[in-house]
Amino acid sequence: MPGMRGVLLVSANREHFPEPIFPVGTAYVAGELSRRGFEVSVLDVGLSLRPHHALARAIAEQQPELIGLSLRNLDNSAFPCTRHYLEGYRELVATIRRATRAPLFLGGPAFSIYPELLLRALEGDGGVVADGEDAIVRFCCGERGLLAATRPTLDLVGFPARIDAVFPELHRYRTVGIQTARGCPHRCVYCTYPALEGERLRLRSPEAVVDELELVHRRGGQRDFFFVDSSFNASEEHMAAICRALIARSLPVRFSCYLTPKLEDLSLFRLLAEAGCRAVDFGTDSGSAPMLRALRKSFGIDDLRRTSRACREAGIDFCHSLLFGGPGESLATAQETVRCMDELAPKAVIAMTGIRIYPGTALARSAVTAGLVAPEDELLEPRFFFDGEHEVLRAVSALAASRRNWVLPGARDWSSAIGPRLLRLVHRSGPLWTALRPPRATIPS
Ligand code: B12
Ligand code: SF4
Repeated sequence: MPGMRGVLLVSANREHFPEPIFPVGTAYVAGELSRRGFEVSVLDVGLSLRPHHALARAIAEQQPELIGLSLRNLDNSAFPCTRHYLEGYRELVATIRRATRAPLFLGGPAFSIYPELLLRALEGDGGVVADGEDAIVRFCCGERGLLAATRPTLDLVGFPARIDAVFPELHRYRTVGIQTARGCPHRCVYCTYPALEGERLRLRSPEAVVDELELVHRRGGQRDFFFVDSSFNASEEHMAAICRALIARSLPVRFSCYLTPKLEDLSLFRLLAEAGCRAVDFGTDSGSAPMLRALRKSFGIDDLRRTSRACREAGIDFCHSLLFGGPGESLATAQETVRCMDELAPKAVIAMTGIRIYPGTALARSAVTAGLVAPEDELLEPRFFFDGEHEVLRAVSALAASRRNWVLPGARDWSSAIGPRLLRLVHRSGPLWTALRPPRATIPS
C-alpha cells in the first residue's frame, strides 16, 4: 500500500446507557485495515474519563497518518429526555485538528443517516455511507470526499486477528457485539436499517461467526456476546446453522440477540437455548393489531403469544421493545398494548414514547403530510412522531410507572442515573434488563 501505515480509529460514542457499547463497526473496519497490512489501533473515547486528553495523547504517541472517526449515535432517539451528541463530536474533531494534520474520514450508523450534513458540520476530509471496509482502504489510497460504499462479501470481513492488541481495552466491555448478517428485506415505516445495511440479506458463514466468538473469548476473556443483526431470525436456517456451529464448538459463551417475534419453527427456541442464548429482545413495537399494520410489521398478535410462550418454555429471558405514538395511535390502542404486555409478562418492556423520524422513511413522509414537520426539515435535530396527542403518551408513562418491569429510555436522563451503574457493578451477564423482576405470566395456553 503506497506509503501509508498508521491509522488511528476513534470511536466517538460516549453514551453509557444502557452500558458502554463495544464499537463493532470500528472493529470490522480495523480488521480490514490490518488484513491489508496497515498499522491500526483503536481508541474508544467513551471508556475514558478524560476523552480529549486521551485523544490528544493517542495522536501524539502514534502520529497516525490518517484518522477514522466512527459516529454511532446522533441522539438517543428518546422523548422527552432527548440527548444530543453532535456538539460533543464537534469538540472531538476540534481536538483532532489541533493535534494533527492527518486527514479525517467519517463513518458509522449516525454518519450514514446524515452523510452530507455531518461531513459539512464536522468538516471531514471524507466519509462513507454504510459498509466501511473497502471505503477506508480507498481513502488510505488517496480518494477523498463522500465515497460510495461497496457491499463486501461478508465472509471477507472480520475482527483483527490480534484484536487485543488493536483494542487494548477489550477486557473492559461486559459484552462484545458480533454481526452474523447485514440487511433487512422488510419495510417498517420508521426504520433506517434497510437503508443502512441494504435491503438484501447478506450472510456470514456460521464458521466465521463462531471463529470470531472464539477469538474474542481467547484474547479478551469475554463470555458474553450480542448478535447485533437487526433481526437474528431474518433467516431461520442461518440462525439454526449458527446455533449448531456453536454447539459443535462447545465454547463457554452466552449470547443475546434481537428477534422478530415470528418464527415458522418454534422449536428453534430450544436450539437457541442449547447454543447459549440467554436473552432475546423482541422488536415488537405494539401489542395492538391496527398499530402493527400501521407500522407495517410482518407479524400479528398471535405471533407475539406463540413466540413469547416458546421462548419462556425454552428458559430464555425476553423483553418486548415498543414504540408508542405511531400513525393512528389512540388511548384505546395504547391501552391494548399495555394489556397485551401484561398478558405476555416479559421480563422487561422497553418503551419509546414518540417515534424518532428519520429522513427517507415512510414515517417522515406521513409526518410532512400530517403537518408535524416542515417539508424542508432535514431531521438532524430529532423530531418525534406522536399520533394520539401527548395525552396518550402521558397515559402510557403513568401505566408504565406502576409496572416494575417497564423501562422508558426517554423518561429521564439516564446518563446521571445510579441504577444502571449499580446493576453493571453486580456481576451479571447479558443485557441489564434481565435484572428486572417480571410480573407473573398470564398467556392463555
Ligand atoms: C445492535 C444495536 C444496539 C444494541 C447494541 C448491543 C451491543 N452490545 O452491541 C443496543 C440495544 C444496546 C443499542 C442501544 C442503543 N442504540 Co442502537 N443500534 C443497534 C443496531 C441495530 C446495530 C449496530 C451495530 O452494531 N451494527 C453492526 C456494525 C458492524 O455496523 P456499523 O456500526 O454500522 O458499522 C459499519 C458502518 O457503519 C461503517 N463504520 C462504522 N464505524 C466506522 C468508522 C469509520 C472510520 C468508517 C470509515 C466506517 C465505519 O463500517 C462498519 C462496517 O461495515 C443499530 C442499527 C443498525 N442497523 O445499524 C442501532 C443504532 C446504532 N442504535 C441507535 C440508538 C439511538 C441507540 C440508543 C441511543 C437507544 C437508546 N435510547 O437506548 C442506545 C445507545 C447505546 C450506547 N451506549 O451507545 C441508532 C443511532 C442513530 C441515532 N438516532 O443516533 C441506530 C442507528 C438505530 C436507529 N434508530 O436507526 N443499540
Ligand atoms: S424494524 Fe426490523 S424488520 Fe422492520 S425494517 Fe427495521 S430492521 Fe427490518
